[in-house]
Amino acid sequence: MKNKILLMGGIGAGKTTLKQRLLNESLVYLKTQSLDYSSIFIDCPGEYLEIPRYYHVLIDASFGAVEVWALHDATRRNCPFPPKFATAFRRPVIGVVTKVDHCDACPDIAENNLRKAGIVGQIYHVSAKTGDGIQELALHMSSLTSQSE
Ligand SMILES: Nc1nc2c(ncn2[C@@H]2O[C@H](COP(=O)(O)OP(=O)(O)OP(=O)(O)O)[C@@H](O)[C@H]2O)c(=O)[nH]1
Ligand SMILES: [Mg+2]
Repeated sequence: MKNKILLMGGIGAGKTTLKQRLLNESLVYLKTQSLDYSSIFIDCPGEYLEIPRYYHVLIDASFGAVEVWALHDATRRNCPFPPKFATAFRRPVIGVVTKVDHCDACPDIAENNLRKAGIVGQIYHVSAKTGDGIQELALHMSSLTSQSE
């Protein structure tokens, strides 16, 4: 499958859990240690975003993807993305605010941070735990992965 989706976000943003939810897998915590191409998603460790010397790994990986999903944990107040980071990618970048179910969630701050990161397209608000917003994102995922290559 060539129509992959790159998941990028800070450490613990919920990339792997969201992937499991969208693929109807059981939600099992597993720290991502390296780039994982084993599904329609390219999953990566949050360190690749949090440590600037790894930015190039994300940019390189995006060439194997049809779209980049920038995840921002709704419980996180500081922005893990550098300003206008989305403009470094030659693929469309959309935003996903994760963990909206959490009692400390502040989705507005997360959305604002994603806009500062240069995301102009749609921003989805989801909870992999409760399933909030997942159906809409799953529909979007299907539209991408069913495109002819
Ligand atoms: N409340 C809540 N917790 C979540 C949700 N999604 C993920 N988590 C929790 O957040 C933690 C990190 O989730 P991961 O999916 O491993 O995060 P990640 O972005 O893959 O992290 P790295 O692989 O370290 O980069 C886990 O303890 C998850 O259970 C959610 O929708 N709601
Ligand atoms: Mg992970």
